[in-house]
Amino acid sequence: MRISKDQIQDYNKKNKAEHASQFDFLSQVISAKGHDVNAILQKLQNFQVAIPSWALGAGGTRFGRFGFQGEPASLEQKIDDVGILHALTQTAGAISLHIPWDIPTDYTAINQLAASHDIVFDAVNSNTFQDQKNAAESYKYGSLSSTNKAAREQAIAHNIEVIKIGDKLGSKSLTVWLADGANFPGQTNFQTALQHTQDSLIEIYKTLPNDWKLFIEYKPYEPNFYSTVIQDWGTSFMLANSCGDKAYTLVDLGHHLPNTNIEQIVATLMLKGKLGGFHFNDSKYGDDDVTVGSIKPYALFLIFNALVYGMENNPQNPYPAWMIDASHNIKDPLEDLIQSLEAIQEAYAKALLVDQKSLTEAQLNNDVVQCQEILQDAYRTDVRPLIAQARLTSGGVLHPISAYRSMHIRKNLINERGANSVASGL
Ligand SMILES: [Mn+2]
Repeated sequence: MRISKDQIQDYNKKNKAEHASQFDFLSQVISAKGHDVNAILQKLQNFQVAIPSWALGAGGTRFGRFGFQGEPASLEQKIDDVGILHALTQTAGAISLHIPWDIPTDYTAINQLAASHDIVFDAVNSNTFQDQKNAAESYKYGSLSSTNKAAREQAIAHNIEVIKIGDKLGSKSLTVWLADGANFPGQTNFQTALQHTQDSLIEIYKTLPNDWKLFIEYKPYEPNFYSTVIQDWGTSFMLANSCGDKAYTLVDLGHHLPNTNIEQIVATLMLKGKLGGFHFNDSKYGDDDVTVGSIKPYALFLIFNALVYGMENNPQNPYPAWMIDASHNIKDPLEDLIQSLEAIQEAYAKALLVDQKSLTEAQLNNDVVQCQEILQDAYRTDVRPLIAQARLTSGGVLHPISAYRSMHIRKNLINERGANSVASGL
């Protein structure tokens, strides 16, 4: 199904008057503080977040999975789902494919379908964390780091194949998340595993087209519970440096031990020009992959503050690739993604309201109280009318969740796809 421009206009008409007064008030408040409202709106409109192809169905845990009706059963339907998200929010203008779960059969048709939704293909993701049917080698004891040369070669060849697939779709980056590690002390030799990984990544890097980037994701634990080969940003940074200029670190918010200062990691990587990709989600304990901003919204704001500072002050760092990497166990996946997209926009808008000049002054004067006042003044601003205005200007709806429900989108998807359709993914 597709959402028509008429549906969007009808919805907005009903909510326009209330929005206009709220936006006028907020504009005055923000302008009085010296901000250029139109410049902020333009930045919000430009901010596009990729939706991963594996996050459009219900996720699950190792204890089970509760399906959601009307899930997209094909790549075409997944692209249609992202089209729905983008039509409503005007913030989801990209899809990130997982290979081999979502290999296109007809590239021309897939490219045309995505273009018709105004969607581009973001980073492609390889998969060496599970064995594929008929694979010659197993990844049970590792892939790029394996002690088995044939397994390493198979994993390298897979990543090269993923680049070729992405190239046909206009993707410009490959994300490698390596599940390799050990479940028990003594199981692997740390140095050998890291060396193998570095050598394997360099082999993949050599085949990267000139205008592509390689993103190296890190994670401290899971699925291995004793050690992970690429356990932290420092290891990823080191590996990216051994590959070359086109290799970068990718930060996933859930891939840190509790209480890690992620905004500081962001600042360090951007100073060094090595923050390439960013995965949004939220967590209470580990890699919980729950809705962005649902648990630690202030931490998200502080991270965005570091990102905004880096985007404005670090020309040595490329514009990062943004993606939501979350799993939806009990919510309608599309509603969950809408909530995440709104939380991202909200944190970004608040970070754009930080008075950077006054903050620098207060830092120079060591006025600790004033530093906190400046950050929290921005954080406490209710920016929702600003985000709604950005969406409205781009052709989206004022209130995406309420619009999604009033348009009965899930019911339409169930009618179209059936109650029992199941999406591939996590
Ligand atoms: Mn991730």
